Amino acid sequence: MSFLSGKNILITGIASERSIAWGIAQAMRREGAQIACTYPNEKMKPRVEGLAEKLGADAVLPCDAASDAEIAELFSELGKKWEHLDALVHSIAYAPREELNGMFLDAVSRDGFNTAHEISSYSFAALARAARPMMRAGGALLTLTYIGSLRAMPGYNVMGLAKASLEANVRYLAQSLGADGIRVNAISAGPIRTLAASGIANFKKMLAHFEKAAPLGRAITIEEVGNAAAFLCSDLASGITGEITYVDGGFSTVGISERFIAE
Ligand code: NAD
Ligand code: 0WE
Repeated sequence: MSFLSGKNILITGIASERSIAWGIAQAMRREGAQIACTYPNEKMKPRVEGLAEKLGADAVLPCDAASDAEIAELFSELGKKWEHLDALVHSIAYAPREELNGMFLDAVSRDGFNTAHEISSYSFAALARAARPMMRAGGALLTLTYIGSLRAMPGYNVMGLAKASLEANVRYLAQSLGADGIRVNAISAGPIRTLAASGIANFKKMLAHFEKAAPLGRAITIEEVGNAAAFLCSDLASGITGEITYVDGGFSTVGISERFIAE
């Protein structure tokens, strides 16, 4: 197939071999893309460098999504490696841990709200603006979201608000960049045990509910998200922009699962 051969793709958010961004990077490499990836701070640098080597990445560059200076520096450095960029993957989310516990109204704070929205939503627009000059021939932007944007989920709390903002961000960026031939999409993934999911209270219970309710009757994998991401960032998806694509085993399409009736 190799439907990404010759494409230059920047991937943020690789933190481990469980990261969704890692599944995306694998699928994109398999389809022939050159990859550059980013790390958020000095502490993560050696880890991400190791993973980048395993991947066969062209470049590993620093980028804290909270810093305009680092975002500018990222594309100035990338411009020295690559003449143009074909796609960018935003796989970044953060809220202070204490926001992701208990009832939303008890947990939410002004600071936690601002941080969650800045890192998990604004950063997508900031990266899009900085990437634009390297995408003169058109391109694709992709981010990762979760159905907690549309439905209240136990403990997802302020992240649900931030993902609602991120999904609106996708539509407004698609409108802003359509005339430049730049497509903007999101994948809404089902729950996956990654670093961002570790230590979340009751994650196991939520995963069990998901597996029971989803038509496919099982959890989804980073490989499955990776394949959908590779497609959305490729020319095969040339007619798709402003969309949220669900890679969730059908969870979002069901009211009451047949599996609850059958038992
Ligand atoms: P992960 O922990 O592997 O990845 C999260 C990444 O965010 C890490 O690489 C981390 O370094 C990065 N990050 C956090 N703050 C940052 C900052 N200030 N600057 C730059 N990078 C920063 O977990 P993951 O589950 O792979 O998460 C990736 C994306 O997928 C997130 O947007 C998450 O909301 C989304 N998502 C996850 C799930 C799930 O169940 N795991 C489901 C749907 C969507
Ligand atoms: O988007 C996410 C996780 C995002 C996330 C995770 C953390 C953990 C560590 C954002 N910020 C932080 N901050 C930390 O300090 N997911 C979709 C995975 C997830 O997280 C949940 C979930 C699911 C699913 C939190 C509560 C309930 C369900």
